[in-house]
Amino acid sequence: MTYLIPRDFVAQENARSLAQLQADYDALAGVLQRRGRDIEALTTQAGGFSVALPSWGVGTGGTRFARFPGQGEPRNVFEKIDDCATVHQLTRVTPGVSLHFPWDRTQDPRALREIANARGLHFDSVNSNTFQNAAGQPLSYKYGSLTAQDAAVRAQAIAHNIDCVELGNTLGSKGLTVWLGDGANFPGQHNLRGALERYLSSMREIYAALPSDWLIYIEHKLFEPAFYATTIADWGTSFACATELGPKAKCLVDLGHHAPNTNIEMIVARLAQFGKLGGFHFNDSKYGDDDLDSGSINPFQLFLVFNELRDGVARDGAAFNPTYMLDQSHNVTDPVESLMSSAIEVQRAYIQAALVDTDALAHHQQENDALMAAQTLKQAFRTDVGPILAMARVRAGGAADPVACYRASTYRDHKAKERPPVAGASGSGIV
Ligand code: LRH
Ligand code: MN
Ligand code: MN
Repeated sequence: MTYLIPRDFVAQENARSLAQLQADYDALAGVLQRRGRDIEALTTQAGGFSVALPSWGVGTGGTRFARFPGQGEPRNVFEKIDDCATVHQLTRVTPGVSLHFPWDRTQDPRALREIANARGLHFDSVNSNTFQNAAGQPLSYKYGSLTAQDAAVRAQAIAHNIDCVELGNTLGSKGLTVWLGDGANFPGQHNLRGALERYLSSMREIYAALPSDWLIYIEHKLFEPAFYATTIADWGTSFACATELGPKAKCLVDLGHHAPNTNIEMIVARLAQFGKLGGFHFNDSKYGDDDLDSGSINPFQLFLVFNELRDGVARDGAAFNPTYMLDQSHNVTDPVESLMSSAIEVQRAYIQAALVDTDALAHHQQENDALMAAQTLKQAFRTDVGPILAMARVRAGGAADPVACYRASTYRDHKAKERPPVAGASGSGIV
């Protein structure tokens, strides 16, 4: 029998802190009212937010150097779904799951879809993987995949991406995210233009296989594993390729895929302005592609990204709807706890950005009052919207304090018994 946290248990846990939450909520309602804002509208807005989970995030990711497996790790995609369902049960903001193939390959995608749906989940974009060799694959990606010099290697990588689209279609996904590690480790290794030409020609074939209501997301990353020249290294290349490919191609911004101190919110603004902002992989970083929990290092940056997203909605309405996903790896925390915390941090930035006094901001910008413009953003960022998020969760049947509730449920201990370790099972397998 698979243990899932009983609903009653969540309600009982919530009952302990409900009076305190209501008091905090009422106090915040007063603060917001003085600013002309209605807390109920914000709570409804918070309840409408969602961010998809990366299937690979529920296993212990580790680093290139080592993995230290945790207790009760999921051993297959069905067990990953249970953990994702638990994250969603307690936070109420993660109904989507983003699968990664071949890591999540299953013989029975229909059964997987049914089980996920029964747990209240659906499948968000699927991810292809040509940055590793899959077990038993005939040709190696050592020298690249979609950009490989060898046409047969490119054909194999294209076929894998088209397979992912077909599998995703059976699962109910509507998008394919393509990140590849292709590039050069030495000057001279590649003809830089030639590599991008080969990329575009491969992507055109994948694009042609997309169902009419699908999007293809191009995910750029500055470096690693190609340390000299990554083929899709930056948003400019991503934008140019998405434009070349056509309207179903969009750019995906993984927050960790930029040089330190890059102004990511400006990248977001540029892509939004030109209609190519497809979505996000949220995470945080200090140095490189660290895959740390969202908002754990630079929550102000996350807020500023959401401030641009707020502006995008104000300008373009419902037509502006980039997709949100987490993409992180957990070395020292329980993955379920980290994913819950990150999802809430992203939701927090969304609601903080909704609090920006846009009239005041526009006025200060018009008057060239830089100090007051910055203060206007800071006022929204500094507001503790925690009670709004907690109230939205409780009203939707989630936990007032998801981490406390999860720990009290001893979910992980149950999983440790249910899932004795098996050789080779893990989250991402990136080690
Ligand atoms: C690459 C990346 C990409 C992969 C995931 C596992 O660094 O961000 O999104 O699919 O990590
Ligand atoms: Mn990513
Ligand atoms: Mn990454």
